[in-house]
Amino acid sequence: MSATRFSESVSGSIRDGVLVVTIDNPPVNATSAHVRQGLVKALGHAVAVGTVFGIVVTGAGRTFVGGADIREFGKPPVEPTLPEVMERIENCGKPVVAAVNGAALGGGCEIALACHGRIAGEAASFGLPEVKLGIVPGAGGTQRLPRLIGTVAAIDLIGSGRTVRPDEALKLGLIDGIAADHLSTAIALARGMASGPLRRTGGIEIAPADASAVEAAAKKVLAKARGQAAPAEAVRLVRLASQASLQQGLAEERATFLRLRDSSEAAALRHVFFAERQAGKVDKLEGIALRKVETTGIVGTGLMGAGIAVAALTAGYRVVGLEQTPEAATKGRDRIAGLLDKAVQSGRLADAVRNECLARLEVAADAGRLATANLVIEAVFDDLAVKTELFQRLDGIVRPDAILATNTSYLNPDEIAAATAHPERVVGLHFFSPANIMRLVEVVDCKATAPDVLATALAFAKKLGKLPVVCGVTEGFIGNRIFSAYRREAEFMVEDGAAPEQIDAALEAYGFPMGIFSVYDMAGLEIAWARRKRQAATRDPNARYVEIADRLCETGRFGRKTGKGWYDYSSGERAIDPEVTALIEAVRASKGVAPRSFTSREIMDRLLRAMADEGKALLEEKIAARSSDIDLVMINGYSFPAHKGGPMFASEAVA
Ligand code: 3H9
Repeated sequence: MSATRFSESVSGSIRDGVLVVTIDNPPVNATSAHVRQGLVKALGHAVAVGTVFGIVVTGAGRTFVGGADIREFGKPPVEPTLPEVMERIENCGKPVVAAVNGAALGGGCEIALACHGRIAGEAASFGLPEVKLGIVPGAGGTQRLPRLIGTVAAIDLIGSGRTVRPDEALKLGLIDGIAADHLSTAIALARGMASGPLRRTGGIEIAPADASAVEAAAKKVLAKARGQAAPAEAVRLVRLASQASLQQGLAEERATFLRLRDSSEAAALRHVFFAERQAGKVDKLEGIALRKVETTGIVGTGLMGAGIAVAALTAGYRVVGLEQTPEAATKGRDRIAGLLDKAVQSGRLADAVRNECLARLEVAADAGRLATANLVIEAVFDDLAVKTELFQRLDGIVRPDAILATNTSYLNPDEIAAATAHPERVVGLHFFSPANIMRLVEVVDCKATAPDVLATALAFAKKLGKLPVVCGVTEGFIGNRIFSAYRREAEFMVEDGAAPEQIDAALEAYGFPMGIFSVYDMAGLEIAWARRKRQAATRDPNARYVEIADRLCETGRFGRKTGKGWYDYSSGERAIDPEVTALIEAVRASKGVAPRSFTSREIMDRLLRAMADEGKALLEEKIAARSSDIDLVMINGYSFPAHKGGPMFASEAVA
C-alpha cells in the first residue's frame, strides 16, 4: 500500500477502496496553509480516481486537529482558506468521514462537522474553544453544529468553549459512533455511504427549539462573559443559524471572525494562551532527570491541606496525610472525603474514581507514616517556628531522596530550608485556596534548591493539572507582592478622595468579578490587620501609610463575616455605609487632605501602573523570569480579567 503525498503535511493511502488521508503537522496538526492545500488536493484526487469509493480524514499522533494555526493570525491570508476547505469537504461527490483519533478542536472540530460522518476513537475530544481566544469559530462551526445537535446545546458548547468526550458527543448527536478501531469503522462507514445520498451537515434543517430554553442557555453564557465580546457574538451567530440560510450564516460568521480576530481582546487572550505554554519552562532544567514521586505526604489536613490532598489523589498519587491527634486525623480524612464527594456531585469526578482515590488515602497521627513519601508538602499554620521545627523533624523521618515542600504564603522559605540538614531538597509549592480548584501554583526556587528538586516540583504541579509559575524568594512571592502594591494604590486613592465603591465599580467595569474592597470584605480584614500590627515596628516611618483599614478593624468591622467591613451587609446585599464614608472623611481631615475627584479611567490607569511597576521590580530582582508569568499569576490567582491579558500586557498595550 503506497502512500501519496498531497503536501508536506498531508498524505493518503488506499484501504478497502477508501482514501485514508492523514494530517501530520506536529505538534497539534493545526490547519496551516500546507494542511489546507493538502486536503484540497487529496479530495480532488479521490474524486478523480474512479476506484476510490470515499475518503477518511484522520490525524497522526495524539491529536486529530488542534484548530487553526494561532501563530498565523495577523499574517496575510494564504489560499485556500479554511471555510473553502470545508465547502469542498461538504460538497464532495464522494463520502468523507472523519476518524477522530484525538482532540478535534476549533477548526479541527469544524473539519469533522463538515464531513458526512464522524467516528470517534476512545481518546477523541470535541470542542469549539474559540471564545477562549476572543474569537468565534470561523469555518462554519456556529452554523453546522446547531444543525447536528440543536440550538440550545450548540449555544452551550460554543458559548462556553468547553470540550466534550466521545460519550457526550454521541449523546448530543455530534458524532455517529465510538470505536476502539475508529479507522476501520470510519472506512466501513465511508464504503457504506457510497451507494446512498450523502447527509450534508449544511443541508440539515435545525430542529425547532423551545424559546425559553434558548434564552436560558444564552443567559448562562452571557452571565460569565464579563465584558468580553466573543461569547455574545457566538450566541448571536448560533441563533442566526436557524433564522438565515447556510450561505448567509456562513458569511456573517466569517465577517465576525475576522473582526474579532483583530481585536485587542483576542490579542490579549492569544498572549495568555502562549504564556500558559511557556510557564514552568526553565532553560537550566532542560533534560534533567526527575525524582520519582508516587506517594505524597501532606502535613496538615485543614482547608488548604485537604484541597492539596484532593488534587494529588485525583492525579493518581498515593497520599499520606499527617495530623497531630487521631481525632484530627479522622476529621482530616472526612474533610478530604467530603471534597471528593462534592466533586462527584458537581460532575467533576466519576463515582468510581472517588472510591479509587479513597483507597489511596491514609490520614494518620503518626509522623513515621511519612517514611515512604517521595514528596512531603506542609500546609500548617503560617508560623516560622512551627514550620522549621516540623521540617527538622521530617529530616529524620523521610527517605534521603524525598523532597520537602512548604506552602507558606508570607514566610521566607530559605529560612525554613536553612533549618534542615539538606536545604537542597526544600522547595516552595504555594497553592491557592481552594487548592483542588485553583489552577495557579507558585513554585518557589529557593537559594539552595537542587535543580532536579525544582524540576520534579514543576512536573508534580503539572501532573496535578495546575499551572505552575516559577518564582524566586521574596515576601509574598509574585502574586502577593503585586497584590500589596495594588492594594496600597487603591487605599492611597481612597485617602485622596475616591470612594471605595467607585474603585470597585471601575475594577468591575474593567472585568474583575469583584472590586478590591469587596474582595477584602469577602476574605476578612483581620488577618492582614494582624500582619500590619506585627510589621508596625519595622515599617519605614517616612513611607506613606493609610490607616483607614486599621480604623475599620478597630471598630470590629472584619468584613462579611461580621456583617460590616468596607461595606454594610446587614440587608444581605453589599451596601454603601455612611459610617465608613464618615470614617474616611475623618481620616482625610486629620491628615489635612482636601479630597479630589477621580475618573474611572484614572483609577484603572493608576492601579494598572502600580501592578506593572511592581512587576518590573520583580523582573529586575529576577524573582519572576518573564513578564508573561506575572500576567498568569494575576489572572489565575487574583481574578485579573484574562481578556485584558494581565497587568504587564495591559500596561504595555496602553503605553
Ligand atoms: C480556530 O481553530 C479558529 C477556527 O474556528 C477558524 C479559522 C478560520 N496553533 O497545549 P500544548 C502549540 S482557533 C498554533 O502544550 P497538549 C503550543 O503553543 C484555534 N500552535 O499540547 C505548544 O507549542 P510549544 C482553536 C498551537 O498536548 C504546542 O502546540 N483551537 C496550537 O497539552 C503543544 O501545545 C484551540 O484553541 C494552535 N492551534 O494539548 C486549541 N495549539 O511546544 C488550542 C497548540 O512551542 N490547543 N499549539 O510551546 C490546545 O488546546 C492544546 O494545544 C491541545 C494539545 C489540546 C491541542
